[in-house]
Amino acid sequence: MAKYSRPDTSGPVLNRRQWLAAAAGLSAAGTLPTPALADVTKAPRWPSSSSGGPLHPGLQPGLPKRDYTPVRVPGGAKLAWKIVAGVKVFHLVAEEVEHEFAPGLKAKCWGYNGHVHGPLIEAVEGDRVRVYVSNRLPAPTTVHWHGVFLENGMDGVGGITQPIIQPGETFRYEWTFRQHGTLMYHPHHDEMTQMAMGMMGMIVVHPRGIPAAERPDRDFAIMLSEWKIDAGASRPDPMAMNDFNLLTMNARCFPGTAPLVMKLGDKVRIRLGNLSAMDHHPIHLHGFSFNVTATDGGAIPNSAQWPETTVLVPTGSTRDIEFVADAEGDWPMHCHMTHHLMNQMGHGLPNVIGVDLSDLDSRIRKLVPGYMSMGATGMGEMTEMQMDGPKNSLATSIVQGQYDPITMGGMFTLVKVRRALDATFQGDGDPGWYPHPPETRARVASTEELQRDGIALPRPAG
Ligand SMILES: [Cu+2]
Repeated sequence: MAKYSRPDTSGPVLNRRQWLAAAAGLSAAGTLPTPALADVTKAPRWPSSSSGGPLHPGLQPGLPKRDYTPVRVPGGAKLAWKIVAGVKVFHLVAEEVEHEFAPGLKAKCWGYNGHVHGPLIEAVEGDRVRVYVSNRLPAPTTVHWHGVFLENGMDGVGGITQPIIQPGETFRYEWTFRQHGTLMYHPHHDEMTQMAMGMMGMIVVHPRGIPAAERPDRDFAIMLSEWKIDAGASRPDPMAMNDFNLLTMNARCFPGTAPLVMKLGDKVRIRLGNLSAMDHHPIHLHGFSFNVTATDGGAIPNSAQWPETTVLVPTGSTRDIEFVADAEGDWPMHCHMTHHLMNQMGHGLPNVIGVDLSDLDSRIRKLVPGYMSMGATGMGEMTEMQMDGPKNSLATSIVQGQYDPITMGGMFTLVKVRRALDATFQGDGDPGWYPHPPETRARVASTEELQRDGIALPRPAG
């Protein structure tokens, strides 16, 4: 047996019993040092504040480009603002909105200012903000500012911190941002109904005084959510507790999601928020490693970050991820729960994988001309058949990629990294498919290659 040689640790080495004794505050031999423990007890045990510290007067309003890289909301919108006597003033209007999830599926949802979800609110740490909320819904509502440090009466909790906002009323909220980060807003009155109908939005508060060279080149925000809309129905079903059939990024499902477009070498931040009713979403990015740099509770110190390719975004949380986009291509970014890559028509079907349906089909065809069963080799064949679904419904995949059909829907989008972007291109459009350089793309292996490498071909199945 090989002899294990213990590394020289140059100094007292505590055995397990001595560590336990030291940890219990005892000195095992009376002469042993208690390394580290003494330092730990001197370190501050509690933060000086967990709610932003003392109130301070608002600073001059922060301005885009001068003070921050404006955030992009792929497929979504941002809320307009104006400055009145040094205060940033916003106006949210809660209302019914006809919303398109992807070409082929629209529903009457609830949102704000003509958008589902609501437009993103953008500000800078130290800004004094005033948000008017008008209620044009047929039901009372409130707006809660998720993660924002503010006075209790501005927290937006119906019945507890304020009266509910009746239809036709306009309420005023006001606070000074004492933090920066990725935060959210949503109703805190009949949340189950109103959030299932689409009422939610993101808040991005930029830090103040970050030199331009240290800011991200691209800063994106994506809200994750889930819906139940029966095929053919015209409204979401707020009663659903499971079996959600639309999984969305900024209220769009693939192929309706907008890509995240960036230039080769860009420093990129992606802010993910999740206000799904029941699910957490592990969001996976192809092609890159990223660090999780912040939650809705604040920034994570550099020393506490670690590299990841998937970040779990629990419901009621936000996660910021950062990376350098130094590899060209069309890189998927998607929830890794496979059922969250489906659209309406991919759920609730009988399992016929591996079943020979030809006899069944010929018998049913006598009754229903042209009948054909689906799904014996999986969901992909539905795409190949260009299956017609019910009116106002969304098959899992209805889009043709540059090489073949794409068998994904739901919580899926593409990070598109390009060497050069059109000078007029602002990153809100789609530069098209990535043209793979010859010999950098997977393809059918040639006979010569198979022979050269001694690959014996398996006999065809069946
Ligand atoms: Cu998911």
